[in-house]
Amino acid sequence: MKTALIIGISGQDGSYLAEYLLEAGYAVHGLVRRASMFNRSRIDHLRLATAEHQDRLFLHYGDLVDVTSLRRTLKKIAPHEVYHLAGQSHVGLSFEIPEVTCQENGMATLGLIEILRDLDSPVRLYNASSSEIFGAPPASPQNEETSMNPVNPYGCAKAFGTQLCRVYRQSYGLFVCNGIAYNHESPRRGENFVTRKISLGAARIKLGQQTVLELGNLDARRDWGYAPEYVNAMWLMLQAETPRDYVLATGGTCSIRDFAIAAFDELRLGLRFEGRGVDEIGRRTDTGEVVVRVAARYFRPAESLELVGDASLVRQTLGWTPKITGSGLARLMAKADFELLAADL
Ligand code: F7E
Repeated sequence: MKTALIIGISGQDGSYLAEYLLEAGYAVHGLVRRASMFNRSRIDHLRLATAEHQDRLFLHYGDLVDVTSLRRTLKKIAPHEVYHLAGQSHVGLSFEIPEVTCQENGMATLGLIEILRDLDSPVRLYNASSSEIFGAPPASPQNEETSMNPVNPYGCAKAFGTQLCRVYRQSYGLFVCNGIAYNHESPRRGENFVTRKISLGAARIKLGQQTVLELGNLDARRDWGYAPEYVNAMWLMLQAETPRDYVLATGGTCSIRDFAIAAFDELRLGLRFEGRGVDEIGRRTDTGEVVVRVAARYFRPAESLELVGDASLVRQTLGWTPKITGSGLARLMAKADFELLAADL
């Protein structure tokens, strides 16, 4: 039986990956942070006594930045595969807490690959890199050869971790792959990311639980995919003969405005935008009520305005092709949130 360690198992990607690996017959270990409140809602269903594979799921207290406990856990488990998905993942917040962001997304990655270098048995590592390493890219779409040019502390930390993984692969022959993943979302996304904020906001407005949704830059465009499809790519990367970096993207983009229009439309809420910049508003087409407002506080000091990935390499080499994109994703998320909230009523 193969054994995997997921660092960041309680996050969106970690929870989908745990499901995927359990289904594939793995013993799955997850590193969880100690906190005064449990933060395991995304994996609770896998831990129930009645859950199909609960006897192959093991949680360990630890922290990515606590190198000693990480080393101890890795030695004890001796996994075949490690998926490094943990860290401060909010780009906007990285301007507020740059040092924590760099410790968790940069230095901790170095700490991890140093431990892996010393392990007796060979281990394969997936490192969650990000399209934010490109920041303001010299070319569009971006691929594995595009130079890094991050524009925020998060992107800088990810660029540091990504490059170190490359260096350790070249210098020590470690089996390390960077997944340069573009935005990937789902109904399990945290509410401080724009897609979930929109899908939940639309559902609450539909149910009369909220009147206005405040957003930041509506002109930003993102290459949005569906998280469960992305964890499949993570696994495929570690099954390949040779370790490589891959861009994981859909190849299409959608603006925040269009994502909102699709999410609201799914719930039969027509949305019409008027005005520009911070004065832009979104009205319901049936009642004329203002339901979307732009708030300056959600703008970032610097913004990657449009990032779009060229995922030809992963498609040709590993046969991975994402199916759900932009507006389809907005509809899927709005529907899921509406059903979730309606069930609670
Ligand atoms: O912002 C704009 C915002 O916070 C997307 C992470 O997974 O993907 C994610 O980072 C865009 C930005 O994601 C609001 O300015 C407008 O242009 O959902 P987000 P992100 O920053 O793209 C990358 C690939 C990662 O690696 C990250 O870990 O939406 N935007 N209005 C807003 N963003 C937020 N959060 N809230 C707003 O109200």
